[in-house]
Amino acid sequence: MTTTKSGLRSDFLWGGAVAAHQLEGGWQAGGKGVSVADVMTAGENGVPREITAGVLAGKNYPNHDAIDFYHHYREDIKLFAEMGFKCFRTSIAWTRIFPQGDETEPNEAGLKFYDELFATCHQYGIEPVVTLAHFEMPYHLIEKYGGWRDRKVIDFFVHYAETVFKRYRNKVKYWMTFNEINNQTAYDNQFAIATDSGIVLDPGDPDAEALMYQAAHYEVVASALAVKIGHKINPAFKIGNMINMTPIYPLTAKPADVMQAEKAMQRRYWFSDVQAWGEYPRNMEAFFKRTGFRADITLEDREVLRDGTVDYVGFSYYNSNTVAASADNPTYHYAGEAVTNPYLQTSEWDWPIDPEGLRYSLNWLQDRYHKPMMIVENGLGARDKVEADGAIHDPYRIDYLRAHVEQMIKAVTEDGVDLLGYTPWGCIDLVSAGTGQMSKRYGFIYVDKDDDGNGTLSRSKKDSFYWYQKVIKTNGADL
Ligand code: BGP
Repeated sequence: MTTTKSGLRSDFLWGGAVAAHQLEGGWQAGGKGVSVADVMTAGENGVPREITAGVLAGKNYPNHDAIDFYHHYREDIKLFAEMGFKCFRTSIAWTRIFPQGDETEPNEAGLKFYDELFATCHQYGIEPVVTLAHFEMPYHLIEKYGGWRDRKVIDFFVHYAETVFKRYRNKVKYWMTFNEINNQTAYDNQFAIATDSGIVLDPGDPDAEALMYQAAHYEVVASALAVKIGHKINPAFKIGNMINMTPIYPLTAKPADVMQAEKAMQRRYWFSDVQAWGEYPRNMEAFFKRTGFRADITLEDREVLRDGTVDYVGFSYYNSNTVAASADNPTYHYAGEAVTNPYLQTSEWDWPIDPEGLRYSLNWLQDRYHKPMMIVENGLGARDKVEADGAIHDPYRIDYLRAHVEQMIKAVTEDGVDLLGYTPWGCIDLVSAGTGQMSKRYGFIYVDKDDDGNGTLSRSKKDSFYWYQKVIKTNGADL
């Protein structure tokens, strides 16, 4: 593979990332079923979204219409092409293909929608990078089976995966199974656990942690089966996992803080250990034994895990976390007290900004898994202002991305990590996953819509659009 002036490979996959439920809209179009994302109300900064029992109408359900990519994808992909995208990461809405999740026959209109979407990408030489499940299982599977707490859901997922692998066999090469599968370690957060594992809990359910491990086990088995089947359908497929990478630092050099950070990392990254190694790490086997959480992990499951290791590690990176040792809270999801890192600034949503943490993460993942990697999300959520002349000046976004790309290039050129591509999150403004609001924007392209659902949905280019265009054109040499 030849490299270029920046040190990046010449076929480096620059692009952008989105997820079906956060931008498509058309929540009932073409026979689509209801997904968990469709029954989530909007929250706001500091106020979590809620999962409702039924589907209601109105502006409080922001995923219903989102930015109507369902009807605008042609013009949006044209804008991505203008920026020079080599790839475009999106997800397939499971509910467009299997509206209820447990049908045998897929919904042809849903399959057709993605036929056309991928064909539009190819028309511009853009390689689709596709996530099978990005925070949105069919709501019916939650109501009828309790989401991933039921082993049967493995079969439904695998049937869905097989269906789309066959259909898009010659259209999609890069796949990912579950988005940020490790987010559910925050099992005390209803949003995290419902979106990742489809488990809707009563607040304070004492079984929450045990349930999370069981559900997550079924998901890693489903992921491994999908990898295995995918490779049979097309041996050229590159099928990755997708984790949220948030390195966890010790607050001080005190050995107890360092150990706490290490335990927290183990608790958060066993998912990728299993997906990349094909087996549970010893620390998790010991944890299961000690807590008695290990309910249903069969010998056959272990074989499946061994046979279905991923081809590459996909990950999102937004920030790092910091912990301090705490004696009285041993099962906290970061296995320690999350504390403020005194060396880092934060975004308006209190997310620390830590570009070096990206270089650290790339090194850590490379050393741990020895696999190619793809940074499939990175970015700064910020409020943007449209000037009287229509311009949108977003130097804060450019600064954030530039600093991260610099560290990414150092990781490749100075540390030798094997990196396939970089797809910043929300390349076009979309609904925030955490708040359900439009005002937390990530895009290079502005979409005229506010938190109350008002706006023309017109698209305009921010300053960052031109900056990213230049970055791609020079393959990262001119930042
Ligand atoms: C990741 C998700 C995305 C996305 C992003 C930003 O966790 O994979 O779906 O939304 O975070 O988060 P937010 O939208 O809450 O700012």
